[in-house]
Amino acid sequence: MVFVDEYPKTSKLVRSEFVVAFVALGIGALFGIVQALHRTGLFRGFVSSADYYTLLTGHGVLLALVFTTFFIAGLFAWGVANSLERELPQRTAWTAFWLMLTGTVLAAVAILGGVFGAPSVFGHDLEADVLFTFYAPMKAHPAFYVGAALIIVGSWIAGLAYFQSLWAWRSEHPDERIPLKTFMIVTTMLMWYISTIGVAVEVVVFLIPWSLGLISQVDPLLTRTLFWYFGHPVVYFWLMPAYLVWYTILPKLAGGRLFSDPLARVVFVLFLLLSTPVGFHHQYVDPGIPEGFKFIAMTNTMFLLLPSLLTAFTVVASVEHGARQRGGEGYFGWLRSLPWDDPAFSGCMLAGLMFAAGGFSGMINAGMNINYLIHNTLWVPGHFHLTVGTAFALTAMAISYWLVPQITGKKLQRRSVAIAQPYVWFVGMALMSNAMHRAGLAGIPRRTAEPTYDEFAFEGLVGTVAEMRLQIAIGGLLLFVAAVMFLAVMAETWLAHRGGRLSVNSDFPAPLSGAEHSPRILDNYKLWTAIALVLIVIAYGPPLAAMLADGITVPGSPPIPV
Ligand code: HAS
Ligand code: CU
Repeated sequence: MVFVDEYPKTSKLVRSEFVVAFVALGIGALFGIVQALHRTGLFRGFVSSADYYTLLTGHGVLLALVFTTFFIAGLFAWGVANSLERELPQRTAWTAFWLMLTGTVLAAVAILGGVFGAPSVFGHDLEADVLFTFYAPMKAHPAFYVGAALIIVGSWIAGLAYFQSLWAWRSEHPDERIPLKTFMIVTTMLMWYISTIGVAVEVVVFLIPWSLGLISQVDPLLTRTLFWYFGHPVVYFWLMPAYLVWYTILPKLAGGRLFSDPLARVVFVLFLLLSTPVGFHHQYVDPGIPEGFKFIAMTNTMFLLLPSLLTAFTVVASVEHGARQRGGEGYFGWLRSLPWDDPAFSGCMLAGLMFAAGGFSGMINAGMNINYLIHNTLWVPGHFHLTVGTAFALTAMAISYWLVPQITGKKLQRRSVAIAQPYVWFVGMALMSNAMHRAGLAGIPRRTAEPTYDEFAFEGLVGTVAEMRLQIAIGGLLLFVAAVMFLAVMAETWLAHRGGRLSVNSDFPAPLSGAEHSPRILDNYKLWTAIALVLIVIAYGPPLAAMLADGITVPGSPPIPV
């Protein structure tokens, strides 16, 4: 049976989450192309350099925070309903949706207010040019922070709906293993609860009172630390849903079965344990944090490569198994027998391939010494357009070609456009991110409308700066075209009439090695959460204590012995 007929209420919820996600994707992509053309100097007529930061904030917030969070909420709602075979608790899930939507509107109004000359609202200028990492000392209108807080609280409540479903399922199936999709979703949400505490404290205790004028100053180091405590795990909040797709849906699309359910569980548990005590790798250059604790963060980060390397193995093994089922042969010849004309499949594979490159640039970021070379340069946006901008975003778009027909009951329209779309994205991103990485090595800074400093000539090791700029602009243009292609296919599919049998369904073949082979201890959430908290106390306890020692709003921190 089609998902929409089996679970009509959850389907409606997923559709609503996706609509918000796709609108955010469209506006965010538009801001993206304006920026790419502006900072590469190809066309500067759309905005002034002063407004560039408003657009950059809008681009980051709409794509990295709104598109991701709403899409994930929709995907997870589908995943829980599908794997636990029940509708999601409606009241909880809709409360979450409306809270998140209200938060999004508040934040968007605050950001866009800046474009229209920052009118005064409630005694504060309506603007929020604080970029998507929004930490002090840059200050936004209180509406932006209240919006951010509502999005976070909304996501907590969305998570509650998954737990409620799990508890209800558990009472009916006391001895069964938690189905894999729900296991992954619950693990992701536990990590999310632990990590969002940091940003919630930052926003509610410091940024909201500060933006309202209730406190006169904040400690930038403390608020940055609270932000990055959350800022690294959030990237896994984006990655883990993509992994959910690669582990549970991609093998089926390849014509095969998941290689190992136990290995998949191990990977998600490792993320729960290690995602948070690494945030200092975003603060290697911050003064006031002892080097020893930066070193601990670096070591943890290197261990954190393991779950992704395991994933590369398991996912490729599952896809290869599928290819061989379809008659594929040879060391690499099997690649040819895969369904490269299925956009859901090709999109996920191209996303995975790009993530391999993004993962390697991540390893370079993570090295304490080599980070000084690339920190705050264009290398970093190069890195995250491969990770969140492709591993997540391309997977999300690809799987929409498979999922949206099931939550609407309508056939995918404009199939030929859909088939081409992941390839256009891939080529655009290859051009843009490669040139961004190289530009970063040449020292070109990130986050500026005017990357050409007076009397300073950047020189590339290979090629010229002008050629890199051109590649960034052409790549950005292709990415914008790909986003429009995706949205056009979605809009037409959404508006089409129902009719005929769908060629996709949400039934899954059993893994080659199933849950029965995985130790029960893997499902012991209390244990893993407890260990995760202990690791956090070790990594963050002493530095945070030092920052707080001289008062919670006093900038700086006295040196502590390591
Ligand atoms: Fe990162 C900065 C380190 C992963 C996102 N990262 C960022 C920022 C963002 C971001 C948004 O240590 C910028 C924040 C800001 O604005 O300042 N990152 C890492 C490391 C990893 C990593 C070690 N990042 C991600 C993911 C992200 C993301 C995932 C989003 C989704 N990152 C850093 C560091 C910084 C940083 C520093 C700070 C830089 C600075 O100085 O500011 C690792 O998790 C990566 C592990 C991944 C791998 C790859 C495994 C390969 C796989 C592919 C399988 C292939 C398939 C297909 C399925 C080891 C899984 C096969 C296809 C065939 C055709 C066969
Ligand atoms: Cu990080």
